[in-house]
Amino acid sequence: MSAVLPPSSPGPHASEAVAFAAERRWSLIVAAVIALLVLMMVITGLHWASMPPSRVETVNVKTLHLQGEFVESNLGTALGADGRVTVRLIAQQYSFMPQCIVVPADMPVTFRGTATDAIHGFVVGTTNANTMLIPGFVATFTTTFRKPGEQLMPCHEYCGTGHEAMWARVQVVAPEEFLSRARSAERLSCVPR
Ligand SMILES: [Cu+2]
Repeated sequence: MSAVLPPSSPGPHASEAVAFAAERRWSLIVAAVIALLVLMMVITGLHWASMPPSRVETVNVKTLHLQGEFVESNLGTALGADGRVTVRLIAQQYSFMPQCIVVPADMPVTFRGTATDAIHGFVVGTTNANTMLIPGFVATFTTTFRKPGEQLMPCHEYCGTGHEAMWARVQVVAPEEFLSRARSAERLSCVPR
């Protein structure tokens, strides 16, 4: 049973036309958003050459703790003879080694990390230092920390029942302090001894 429409209100065909116009407007907006996203991908791909990483570096999980770069005594922060700062770390269920990482502010820092058992990952506080750690592969990136202070470094890949308790700390110290500490030890960390 349909109600009798007052003479001034639009008929059923008019409301259909309104709905059609709204649908068409919305589909144009969606098409524009998709076109913008594709354009952004093309521009970042061509202009900044930001592509999926092609560099693959593997490491043997079975001998990780026995030989090579990721033995326990080599983990932590190293100041190279060329002045480059490298942090080597391992992720395992459910902790990072070392648990507290020291890095200088305002100096490029290269992270090199891998995992021993499952896929892990980390992000350093609110910085853009962020990577996945996959068993058998070395993840690496270089970043510069702007502000001294302490940051939390949680595991951000679900890795098992203890995942939520898996985190380390990163202490960003002034460059002079870092350099003086680096003179007294080959591998630095802020793990209390
Ligand atoms: Cu984890």
